[in-house]
Amino acid sequence: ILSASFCGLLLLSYCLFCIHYFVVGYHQVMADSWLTAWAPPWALLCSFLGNLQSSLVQYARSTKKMIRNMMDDHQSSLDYLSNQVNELMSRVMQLNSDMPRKPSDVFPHRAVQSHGLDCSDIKDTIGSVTKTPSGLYIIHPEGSSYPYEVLCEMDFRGGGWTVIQKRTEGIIEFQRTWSDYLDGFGDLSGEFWLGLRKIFHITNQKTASFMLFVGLESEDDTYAYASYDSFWLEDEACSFKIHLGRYSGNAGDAFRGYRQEDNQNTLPFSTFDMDNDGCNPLCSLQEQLVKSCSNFSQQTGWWFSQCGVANLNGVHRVTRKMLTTGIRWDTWTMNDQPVKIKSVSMKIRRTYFR
Ligand SMILES: [Ca+2]
Repeated sequence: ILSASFCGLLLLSYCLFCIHYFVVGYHQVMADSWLTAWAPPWALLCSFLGNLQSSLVQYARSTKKMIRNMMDDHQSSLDYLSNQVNELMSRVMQLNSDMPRKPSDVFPHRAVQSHGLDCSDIKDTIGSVTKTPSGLYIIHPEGSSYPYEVLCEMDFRGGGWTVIQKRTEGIIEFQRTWSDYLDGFGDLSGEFWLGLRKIFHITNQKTASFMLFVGLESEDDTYAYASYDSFWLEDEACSFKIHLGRYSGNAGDAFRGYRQEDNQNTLPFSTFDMDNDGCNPLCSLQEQLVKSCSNFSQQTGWWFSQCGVANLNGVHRVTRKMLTTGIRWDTWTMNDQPVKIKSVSMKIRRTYFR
C-alpha cells in the first residue's frame, strides 16, 4: 500500500507540474527562462501528504485491532483446551483412587527386568547379538518367584558361568547361620555365598542341567581345579542335598574324598544351628568325639558327611594353625600334605538343553 501510494504521489506531482507549465506559466516561460519563473505547488503537495499520513495511521490502527482480535481468539482456544486437560486429569486421578489394589503390588521384585534365566542363558541370547562382558546381571530362573542379581563370568572357559561362591582376601566371614546360608551373604563384586535357595532355583530349571567348576589358588600362588559334569541341589525340605556327576581335574575329588565316610555327595547342607551332617550321633575325628561338623569347622556351613575332606566355606587362612579348619580341599596335596588354599570360587554353567 505504501509503495503504491508513493508511486501515485509521484504521478500526481508530475501531472500537476505539467498543468502548471502549460496553462499558468506559458507566457512567462516564453519571455524568460522557465527555470527561474517556475514555483512548486506546495499547497497541493502538503494536502496530499496529509491525506496519505491519515490513511496510513488508520490502516495501522485497523491492522493492530485485527491482530489483537486474533490473539484473543487463540487465548480463548488455549483456555478451553487447558480446562479440558484439567478435567481429564482429575477424572484419571479419580479412576486411580477408585481402582482396587492389585496383588502385583505385593511383589515389587516383579517390576525388575531380568537379563535371562541364568548366566549361560544370558550368554546364549544376548551374547549371540553382542559381546557380553563379565559382571553383575539380573537373572530370573524358571521356578523362582523373584529375580535376583548374580556375578556372571563371560570370559572364563567359554563364558556363561554363574558364580555361586567366591573367597579371596578373607574379608567376608563364612561363620554364618542357616538363615544366612539360605539367602546368601557377602558382596557380589567381592567375596560372597550366593545362597542355597538361589543355587537351587538355577540348578532345577526344566530346560537345563548344570556342571560345577571349583577353582583353587594356593598360598604359594599355584592353581588347581575340580570339575563335575553335573551339579544340582534338592529343595529346602531335603536340606539342599548336593548331587554331583563325574569328576575331572587336577585337584582331586575332595567332595567324595578317600573313604566311604568322607563322601559328601547326596549329603544335606549343615550349619552350626542346623545339624544335618553324617555324625549322628557322634564321629571320632583326630581322637575327638564330634557331634557337629559345623562346630568342628568353626561354625561354617557345608555339605558335611563325617565330616569329609572338603569345606570351601571354611575359615579363611587358618590352615597354617590347624588342619581341620580353613578352606579345605584335602585331595589337592603337595609333599603328601593338603595344599593351603588362599582363594577359591565355585561356578556353574549349563551343560545341555533338552
Ligand atoms: Ca551331627
